[in-house]
Amino acid sequence: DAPSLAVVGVTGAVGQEFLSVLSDRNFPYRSIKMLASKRSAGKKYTFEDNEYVVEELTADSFKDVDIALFSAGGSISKEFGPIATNCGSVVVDNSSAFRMDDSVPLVIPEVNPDAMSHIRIGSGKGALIANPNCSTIICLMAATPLHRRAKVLRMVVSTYQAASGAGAAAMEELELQTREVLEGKRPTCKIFKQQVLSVLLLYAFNLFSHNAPVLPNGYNEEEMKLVKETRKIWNDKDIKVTATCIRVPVMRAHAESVNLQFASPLDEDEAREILKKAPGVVVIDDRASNHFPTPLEVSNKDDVAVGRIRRDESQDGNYGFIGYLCLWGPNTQGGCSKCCPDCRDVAVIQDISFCQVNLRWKNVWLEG
Ligand code: 2RA
Repeated sequence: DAPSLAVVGVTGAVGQEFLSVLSDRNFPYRSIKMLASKRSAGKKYTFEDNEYVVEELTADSFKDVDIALFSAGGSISKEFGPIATNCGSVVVDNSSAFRMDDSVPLVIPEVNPDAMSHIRIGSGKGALIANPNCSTIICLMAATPLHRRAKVLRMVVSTYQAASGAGAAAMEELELQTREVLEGKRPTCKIFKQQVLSVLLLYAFNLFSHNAPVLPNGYNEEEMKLVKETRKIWNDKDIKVTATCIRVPVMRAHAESVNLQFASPLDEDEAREILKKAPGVVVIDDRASNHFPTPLEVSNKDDVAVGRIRRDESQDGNYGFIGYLCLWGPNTQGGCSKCCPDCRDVAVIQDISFCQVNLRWKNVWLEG
């Protein structure tokens, strides 16, 4: 029997993208529940020629639900995730609520599907699967095949994250502000309040340190997610990772820069070949015409684009390697791009962004 689904947070950008990817990939389901807050209950959606009425999310929402896709914020996941698993649902959670919980697999389907191999959909035994953060998935989609060949010792990541990562409202504000600035009007600043201390710190035509809170160690939460989640997904507490996350005025495409130091030599051509064979990765690396994947070029496509692969000349010996890898992906919220958190059995769509420097992140768990 095809599974019964529930989409928690269906009215949000990612919730909407869940639906479009379920449809794009002909994900099999026998029923689908659209769940959201009381405020959104009653909204109607037509999905695959059927009309659905959004139901209020309650403790009774998960009876007979095989797969519950959550993207309604960490507090909703914390409250209703366990309720859903107790009802026998397999919960795929897009929030950060359970990512660092040792008992919850943190999964990128193309990278570590084994982490959830013990989970059986429809078995009546509920389970939680956490979806990594976009910037983590972006980085690991292409770094992992290289890591498996030449063990990454250290990773230096810089991200340039799009409006989409902050959701639909941020995308709307970027567009609105851009228009207002061009029309000489006073720009509307509602989303990134902490960055916009004056007109000079606008989002339009500007960039700023990622809007996540800064921690006592000077890193922001977005940067530390990359560090901690990489260690969990690679099951390597010693891997050296440092990150700098920046918000840039791009609608739907995160960008990252990754410098990988390997334990053993890996030459550029071999790296390129490995990436060409990596699941969900396509190499676009045309130096002659200076053509490398761009956000606009790769949006709404379903494969990973990678480019600017080259050796790090600054490294001693043979071990330097810089990956300039691009991502494309179904535009969803924003969130690192198509890497949607994804496990071939289950659909989860996360922020999809395009990463200037990293991997494209194909985060769609939908088979099909
Ligand atoms: C962001 N990756 O871009 C984070 C959350 N989606 O803001």
